[in-house]
Amino acid sequence: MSTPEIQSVTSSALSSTLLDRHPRRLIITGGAGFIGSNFVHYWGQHYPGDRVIVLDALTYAGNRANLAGLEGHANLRFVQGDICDRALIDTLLAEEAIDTIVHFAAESHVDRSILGPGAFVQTNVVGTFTLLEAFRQHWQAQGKPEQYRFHHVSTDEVYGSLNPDDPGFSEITPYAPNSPYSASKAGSDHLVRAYHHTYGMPTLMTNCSNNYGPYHFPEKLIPLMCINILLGKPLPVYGDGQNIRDWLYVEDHCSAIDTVIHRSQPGETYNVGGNNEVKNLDLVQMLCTLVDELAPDLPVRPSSNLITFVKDRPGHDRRYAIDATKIKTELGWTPSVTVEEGLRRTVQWYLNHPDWWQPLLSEEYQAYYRKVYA
Ligand code: NAD
Ligand code: TDX
Repeated sequence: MSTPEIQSVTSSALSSTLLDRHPRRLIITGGAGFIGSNFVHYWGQHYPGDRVIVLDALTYAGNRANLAGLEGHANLRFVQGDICDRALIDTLLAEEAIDTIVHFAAESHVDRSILGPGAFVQTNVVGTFTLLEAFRQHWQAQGKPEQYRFHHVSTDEVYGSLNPDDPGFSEITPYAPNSPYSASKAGSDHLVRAYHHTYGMPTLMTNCSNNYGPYHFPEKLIPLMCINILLGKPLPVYGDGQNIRDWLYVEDHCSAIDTVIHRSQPGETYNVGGNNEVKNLDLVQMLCTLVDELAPDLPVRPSSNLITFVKDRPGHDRRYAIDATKIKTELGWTPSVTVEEGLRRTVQWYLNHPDWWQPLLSEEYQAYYRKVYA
């Protein structure tokens, strides 16, 4: 392990928790999606000797182009498959002698969960249950090895909406999910918790705030606004634009998961945030300013002329923010990328990669867009 944050942890804390064992043999579910693919890149750079199986159903949000440059690597195997497919999971766990699952696969977009919640219950609840149950039997059959881990990636949305004066969500904030998406993630979180409590299974969980960065599907706020600015299309801000999100650069999220896998005791849960609370309208304004600077030849100048207020999202949570004290004090992790720096990197990435995002603006995407922004 080489990151400065990790080196700053005291040696006594490390001696009891160090699980820096490599090579590991991992399944990364949802590894062709936004955060999952960033994590596959991250893990390959940090632990090139590890065996990585990417398991992804390639829904509309999954994209093999997100793994560009990695496929063909001897230690990486891509499997197109569903996390609800128990026989497939059993086969992979056994034939690849898996010791670690990092579980990203999910239906992840709140607006889609409002249009059609069924897929969210199926993948997020039933899919997580299927993985947990398969991993439990695999772990038990191997004699419950101490180094096995099931890391569940979850969200701050399970805590509901934060009042203006409240400190951020902590690990003891009561669950109060408001959307079908967040309710399905809450259900999966409870299953993970129960598997540790009941069976002693070595689970880990992180609940993080809004991620952003490369390979982010353009249904989410930041990539959607970047691309619409580049195309000269309206920038649809929901409601009054005063909702607040706490932005976490995706690479910081990957390093947080890495830290938890290597430092945490089994059964623990950590909240991960970016210390970057911004109102939506201010964020869109920041993106406009950046694109005006980095792409000065666009026809609409200033880009902020494209900002359009549209009807609010039903049940729209007003504010999310994370209190990341626990992961900082217990494991020594803090975010390293400010929102100004992260947005600059992100805008530059979208400017440099029209070949990545143009094919995503498909018929399916246009039909979805018409429904949400009708
Ligand atoms: P994403 O939608 O970009 O990617 C999800 C991936 O899962 C896709 O590649 C998709 O093909 C795959 N998938 C979906 N259903 C599947 C199934 N049944 N079987 C196998 N694969 C399936 O999502 P993301 O933004 O990368 O989010 C990853 C995880 O992080 C999710 O669990 C999400 O709840 C959580 N999370 C995301 C954010 C965020 O800001 N994006 C914040 C907090 C937590
Ligand atoms: O067009 C838009 N206009 C707009 O004003 C879109 C797409 C969003 N918004 C607002 C809604 C939210 O207040 O921007 C904010 C961010 O929206 P999203 O990008 O859809 O993210 P959010 O709903 O906050 O959820 C995200 O963070 C938590 C991820 O999608 C989830 O997977 C994660 O769990």
